[in-house]
Amino acid sequence: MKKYYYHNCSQIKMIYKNIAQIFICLTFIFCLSQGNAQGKPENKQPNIIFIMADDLGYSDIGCYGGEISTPSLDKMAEEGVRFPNTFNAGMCVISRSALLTGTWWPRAGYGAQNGENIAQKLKKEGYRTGLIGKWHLDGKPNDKGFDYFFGFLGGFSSYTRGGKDYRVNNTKFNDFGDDFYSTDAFSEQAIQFVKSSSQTNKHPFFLYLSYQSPHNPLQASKEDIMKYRGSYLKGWQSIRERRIKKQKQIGIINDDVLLPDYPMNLPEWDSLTEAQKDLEDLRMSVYAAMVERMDTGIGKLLKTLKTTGQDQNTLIVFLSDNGTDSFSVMDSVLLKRGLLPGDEGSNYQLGTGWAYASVSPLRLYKISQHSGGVRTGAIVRWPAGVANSNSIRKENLNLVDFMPTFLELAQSSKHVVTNQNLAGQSLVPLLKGETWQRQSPMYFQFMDNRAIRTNKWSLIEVDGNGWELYNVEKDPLETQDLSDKYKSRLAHLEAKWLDWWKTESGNESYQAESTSTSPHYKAQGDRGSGEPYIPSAMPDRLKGKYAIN
Ligand SMILES: [Ca+2]
Repeated sequence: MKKYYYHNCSQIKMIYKNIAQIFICLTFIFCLSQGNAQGKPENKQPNIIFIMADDLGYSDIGCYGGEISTPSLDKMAEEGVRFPNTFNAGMCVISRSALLTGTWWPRAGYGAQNGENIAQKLKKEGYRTGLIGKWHLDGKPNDKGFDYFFGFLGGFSSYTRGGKDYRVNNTKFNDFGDDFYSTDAFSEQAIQFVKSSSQTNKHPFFLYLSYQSPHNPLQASKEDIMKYRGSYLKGWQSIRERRIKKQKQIGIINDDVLLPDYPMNLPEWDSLTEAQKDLEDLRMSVYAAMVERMDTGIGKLLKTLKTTGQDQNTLIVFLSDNGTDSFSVMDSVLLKRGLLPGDEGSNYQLGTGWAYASVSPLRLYKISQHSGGVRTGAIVRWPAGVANSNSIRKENLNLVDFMPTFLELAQSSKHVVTNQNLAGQSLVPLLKGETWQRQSPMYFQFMDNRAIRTNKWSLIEVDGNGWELYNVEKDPLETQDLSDKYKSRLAHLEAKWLDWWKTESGNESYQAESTSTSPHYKAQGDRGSGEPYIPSAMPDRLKGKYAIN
């Protein structure tokens, strides 16, 4: 890999950036001292809990339009702020790299090999650090700044049986009892971590709670699944319409927003056979049960913060690492083995139909750099520090912003943040209810999907099919392609993207790995170039297993 180089005017920019940062920090310190005078706890370094869901779609939780029961997250949104224009990297590994390192993933490396991560930096500021759940990056968490680790090292695992890559710190963990369900185990571990931190009470803590839910395999208890069973026979079009209607009521999107067309590679619900509808209803019921279970755990964690007296000065962030998984590649094999969604030993994914509903009102899905792949509904709650609770802020945020935010909060009592060579911007002014605007574009790349987003324009490519250009001020859901109309604008943004790619990756040119020939992924284009989705049918012999009452 080539050595990184930097723009010529970067030193000048850096001076301005440092002055701006110093000003922001001085303002913040002043505000903290005011809080202190009123006897509030703002002068203490806040505890930080970063909750990351895995492959959760944009509209699945109630406060973003979903019908799935998520009272804890909805309450967190009421007591905090929603950021509906938060962007991730569209895929597990690279999103986690960007979050933990605060740099664009080609700089951090696939798996975050390069640079110091947020846990390592917060440890230096006196934080006790814990990772609970999925790691999916290079190395071992305990060697990467985490004092405590419980979870698994890879990308996914059985919810009920665990796996060989489970660890408690560096020790193999095998104690999966009959009742093991990983989402519950992670919630319980998080509660214990918070309790033990309150007992010593010497250090603030940083907890990265990395749920696997609702990533495949789609597995949940039968009791939880049956709460939803039958409710998805309405179909994916109806669920999407209901979610969009609710999003307009909440204020996530405007009433007059342009909506994307129906995907050309997805059959309409009414064209499905009864057996297909039956299996698809079960698939979504399991997924909903998984999301609800995670919400229940988050509710218990929030309650623990109250009982241990840490509720006010704990900053909690919730979001998803990427959009919904639109594939389900093992259906036929699993059905031959007599396994249904929900079953122990099965490995179903959500499939394109429910992914279409799950990403409402967005386009496309996980791995795509269109908004259905990279936009997530974030929630931030911090009673001692967040202004304007139950509000919605529509600025463009990115995973790379959390590192400078957390560092600013951790360092504020000692010294101002100096140049960290980070890609993002501190969100502290935004959290305090002040004016905030993104200063530089957001960049995206995974395989032959890529994008650059400014505050006004989106330039996006899916599956190597050529650029699409959108004016997001007028068309925030990226529906009307203007690439033929504004050719010089396109060329300007393309040049910026290529410059970014060369700088960040160290490569001299851009040569993309093809999604269409990948053994793991398929072409996703929703305007005719994507692989058609063929829903699986419930076999007669398995009908009774999760029979709709
Ligand atoms: Ca993921």
